[in-house]
Amino acid sequence: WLPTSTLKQYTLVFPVTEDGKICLGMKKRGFGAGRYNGFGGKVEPGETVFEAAKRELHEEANIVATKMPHCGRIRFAFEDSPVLMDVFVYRVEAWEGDPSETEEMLPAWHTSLPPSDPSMPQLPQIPFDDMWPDDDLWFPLFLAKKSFVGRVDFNKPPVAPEGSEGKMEDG
Ligand code: 6OG
Repeated sequence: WLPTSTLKQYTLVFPVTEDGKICLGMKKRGFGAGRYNGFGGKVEPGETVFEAAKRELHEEANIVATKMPHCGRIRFAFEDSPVLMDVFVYRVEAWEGDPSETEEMLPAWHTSLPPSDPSMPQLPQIPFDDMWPDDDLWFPLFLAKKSFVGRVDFNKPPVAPEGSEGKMEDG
């Protein structure tokens, strides 16, 4: 028997170019603030997941997707929460407009290619250290255009055994 969970649907969208550039957004507020991520959010009642992905991309990056294949699905579980985040991931391969800053996100272009000639102007590499810790698990599949599905369980950090604080301070 496993405890049942409810699913809450979210979208996560990454604009990419054929020559290996990817647009990430620095989240300015709310859940995940201070991290780079794709653009997205909750699916609202009455809209399809695809419509939600397109709407959130427009709200957060000021671009309109014209080619947006679905490429993966990840469920995030958090300890102590009965709600699983059910995140639908899309790759935006064509769009109208240029990504620009909004109230929620500051878009920035990165490269997914290995560093080349150091004298050439370079885009920053994908900043995994400043992203959700699950991203480096599935990004290789995303970048290789493979479809993927996964589940990530976030645990609370281990709690130090009772009474260990004093001992740690002593050395
Ligand atoms: P709003 O709260 O902005 O929607 N999201 C995650 N993305 C990654 N890469 N890892 C996670 O690990 C995530 N948890 C949530 C889904 C939240 C946005 O953040 C994404 C949504 O695009 C826990 O409405």
